[in-house]
Amino acid sequence: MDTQLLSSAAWNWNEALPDSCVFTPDERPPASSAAVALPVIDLARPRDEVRRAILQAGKELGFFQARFILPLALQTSPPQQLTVVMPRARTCEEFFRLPAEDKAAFYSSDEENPNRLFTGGNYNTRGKRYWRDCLRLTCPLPLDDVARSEWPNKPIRLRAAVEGFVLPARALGMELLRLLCEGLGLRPDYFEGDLSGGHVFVNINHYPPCPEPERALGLAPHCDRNLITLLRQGSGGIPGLEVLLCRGGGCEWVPVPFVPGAFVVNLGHPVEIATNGVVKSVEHRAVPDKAAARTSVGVFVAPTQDCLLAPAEELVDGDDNPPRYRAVTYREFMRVYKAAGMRRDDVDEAFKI
Ligand SMILES: O=C(O)CCC(=O)C(=O)O
Repeated sequence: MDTQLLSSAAWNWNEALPDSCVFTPDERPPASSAAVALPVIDLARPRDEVRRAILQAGKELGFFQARFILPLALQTSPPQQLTVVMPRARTCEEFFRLPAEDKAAFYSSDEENPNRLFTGGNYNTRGKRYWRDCLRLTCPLPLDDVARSEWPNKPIRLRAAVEGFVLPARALGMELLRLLCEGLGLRPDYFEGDLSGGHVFVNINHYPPCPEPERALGLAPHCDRNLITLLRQGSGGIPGLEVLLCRGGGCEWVPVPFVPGAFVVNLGHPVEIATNGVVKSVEHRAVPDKAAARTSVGVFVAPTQDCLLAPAEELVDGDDNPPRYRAVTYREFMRVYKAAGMRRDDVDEAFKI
């Protein structure tokens, strides 16, 4: 099944979990039953309140859920509210229901291919198979017809749906970063320019039903390599994202509940570096469900390859608060990130002073 998509009709869901998909309890500890909910931040609340909530979530959890109506200044016509944006993610999901022959042309195991359909994980999977198919698309900005023409043209509305989802999601991500800067005392446009000027990436992750979900992983534990991620968990209320919460000397995997009409938002490792460790980039993973398929859509705002990542001078203060990370280009950061197999502690260690 190495090059075979899980979502292809040839795969029999009732078969036992293949050995390559089995993770030991050490590799896949169960999630905690503790009811720890990520904060749900309503962006329609007063700006001061939202700014405080984002900063607190960024410091303590690195994650939050955002329910939004875009500020007037960012709205296009018609207004890009959630009721308009979220259905576009559902159109993205339809790709996985296409017949195998319509998807085959996009299959590629080449990690450098900017637009590809693949199965399993990214980087250093050590022969392990993850219970996921993924359509990964690249959106250079400004988007043009050449870039769009590289994306699948089935289902018929897919290209328009990707564009109609990604651009408002990116605008929201940039607004959240401005709010974070205000909370940190940085100039509001700190993350504009090269820090967010790379391509925008989209992962449409499809996790089919799995015969033994408690021994499988949809996505390996990883911290994010980009600046900010906005994730629509899936339709139908199926959760599957889990976040590693570490406090009081212990760590536990905590499921992220599905909140209708909200994006799950997390801050990537470049933000941890830029804030000199004030904001956390936190590990997360995805687990499949026994009965239902889940399709999530993630939008990733990334730096340019030559961008220099370093602690913001405003957050560094001589002996009291020296820089905790060395400066590094995003290209070099990505080389190390891949070699570290996306694990938070290894990535962190590589750049710490
Ligand atoms: O599907 C999910 O819930 C997690 C997705 C994710 O972390 C990713 O695409 O990097």
